[in-house]
Amino acid sequence: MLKAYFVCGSQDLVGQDFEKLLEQSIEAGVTAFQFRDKGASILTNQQRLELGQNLRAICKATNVPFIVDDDVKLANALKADGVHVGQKDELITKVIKEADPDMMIGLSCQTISQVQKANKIKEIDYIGAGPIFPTASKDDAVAPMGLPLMKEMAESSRVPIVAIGGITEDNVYKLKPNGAVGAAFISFVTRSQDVSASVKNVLTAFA
Ligand code: TZP
Ligand code: MG
Repeated sequence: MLKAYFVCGSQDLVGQDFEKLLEQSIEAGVTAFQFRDKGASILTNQQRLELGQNLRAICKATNVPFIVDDDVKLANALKADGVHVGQKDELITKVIKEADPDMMIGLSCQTISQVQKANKIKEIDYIGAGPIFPTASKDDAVAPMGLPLMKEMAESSRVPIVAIGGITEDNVYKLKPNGAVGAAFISFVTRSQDVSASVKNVLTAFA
């Protein structure tokens, strides 16, 4: 399910209808979706909840895992399949306690020592490593880690690693040989001229 992991919030859209873009990306073969509405988003909590309900329903109908970023209350309210937490977000142990018991847990890591800590938390199901390459989609992104560190993280990790940050058709093929089980991406889809071709590129890279 981590092969082609589409991440998106209202702040990432460039004029598209969110529901239509999600349907289009799922049609193209996206294997998981993360609702990450933050940063430059101007939605109220109520608007975020209503949008989330629509997106959740699309994922339910198409059997695509629906994961909420950095908001365990929203994840619970939307009956999400998972919740994803960053190092700067709420403490992972607190999120694990608050999340509905069956929920999948994802954690972002940037260093080997963060991976080693994550190895000791049995509830964590996967790690997001990134940004691997330079990204324009995250205001507070740390410096890109590059492929060698990602490979080392993958070798150190108990759970699968999904790569995120600056993934394009030119570099997506470098991820699997460096230990990632999949790619997570925003602009590769939101700024794509051909969503179907972009997603197929990812699926081919991880086939
Ligand atoms: N976490 C690390 S990089 C990133 C996030 C959420 C943004 C990824 O966006 P893009 O457009 O795929 O580089
Ligand atoms: Mg986060």
